[in-house]
Amino acid sequence: MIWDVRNECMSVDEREAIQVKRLRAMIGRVKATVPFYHRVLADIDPADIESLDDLPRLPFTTKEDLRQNYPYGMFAVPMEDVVRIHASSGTTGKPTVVGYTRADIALWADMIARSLCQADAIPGDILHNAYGYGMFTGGLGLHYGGERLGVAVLPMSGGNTKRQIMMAQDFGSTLLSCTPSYALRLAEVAEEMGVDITSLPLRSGIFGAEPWTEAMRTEIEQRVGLKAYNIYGLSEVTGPGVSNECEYQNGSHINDDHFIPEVIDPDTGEVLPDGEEGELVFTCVTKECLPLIRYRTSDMCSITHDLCPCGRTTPRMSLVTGRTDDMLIIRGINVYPSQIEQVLLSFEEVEPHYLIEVDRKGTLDQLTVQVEISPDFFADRVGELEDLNRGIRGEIESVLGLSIEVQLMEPKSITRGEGKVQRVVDKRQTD
Ligand code: DLL
Repeated sequence: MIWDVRNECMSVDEREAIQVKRLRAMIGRVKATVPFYHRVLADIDPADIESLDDLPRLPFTTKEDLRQNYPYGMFAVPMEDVVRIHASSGTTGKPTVVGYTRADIALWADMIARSLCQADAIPGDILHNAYGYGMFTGGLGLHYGGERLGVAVLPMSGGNTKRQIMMAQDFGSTLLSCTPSYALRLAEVAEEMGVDITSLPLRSGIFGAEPWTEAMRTEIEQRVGLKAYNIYGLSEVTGPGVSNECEYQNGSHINDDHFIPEVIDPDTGEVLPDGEEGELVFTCVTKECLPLIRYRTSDMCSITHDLCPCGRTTPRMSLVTGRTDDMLIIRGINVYPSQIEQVLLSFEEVEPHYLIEVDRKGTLDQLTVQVEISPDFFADRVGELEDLNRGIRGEIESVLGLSIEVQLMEPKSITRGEGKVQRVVDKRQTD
């Protein structure tokens, strides 16, 4: 089912006309209400924007701009109009604060209703929502979207995993929303409890909030027994529901009637053509409280405007391969954690639980990959550990062009999380 045929399937020309009209109005609005935009857009007259080709004339907005205007300085409405505040915690310093008017909350719920429909949800479904509730946008985002669509929402939040399994079983959950890593955790705990999670009525998973790969998708689909859809988003743009995969699982449809995407070269800022990987940038053209212009997400991916057989005409983004600030530089070589994940998951002897550790030995950076071996392998073929270690190391070294170390870990020895997984520990920073 398509939630909003009118807006998701309109012709590309019609959409561009709407986008340009909205963009012009937005520029006028933020110039008048946000001192930051009043300053950086001083030379821009909304009337000069004739097509989307004019977008690159506008300056970028960065996380640093939000930080400097902490907490509410980028809000484009008075506090009387704000009905919700969320925040995302960065790795350092103060959180990034985002606000919503009543209309923003309604828009967001609509975006999630689109996403859920793309993931095959229909009224009558039971949504087991295991994204964290709180300042994180995952829990409440999916919650309101589920209600908007008309599914029965179970506000599980994260944690208490055994109870989650019991409730999924007893309540007949048909949809599961959580991070990909937590989906695997649920499968693991179900197994420990002697519950066959694949035999539960769970049909679709709406997974996001952290990077994952095609190999991880296959793993989750098999272990949890459902079809796994990517949902992408970030608090600054609205939260989850900026884009979502349809039944073709071939790129996530971006709701570009509200969030106009561009992909740029992160070093030069130059806009890249379809298919080329770079940093994703969004311009919000309808939001009231926090309408950011050309916001740099730090997320690396590519987009395509090729039409999808599902009938939606919105552009699609690839899975996020990493963040510009995630990239590790090891002895001058760029390393993305997703490259390592792809290799690890091609080995059936290991589990999808791993940790990447970077340390400095003397003057040399050393990358160590810890990965759990599967319980079967651990029980029967422990004598072959040396060969397995060599095999994994060889594959990763040939992908990265860098010598590394691999440590095979006992089953279930790597810490599991409930929300966003932390897969990289860079000990060099504390030197
Ligand atoms: O993670 C919003 C969200 C909640 C998305 C639930 C999907 C599901 P933040 O906490 O602000 O918001 O973190 C945003 O998370 O810039 C990406 O780096 C990463 N991220 C989000 N979704 C995906 C995804 C939420 N599907 C940051 N794949 C983003 C890869 C993702 N990375």
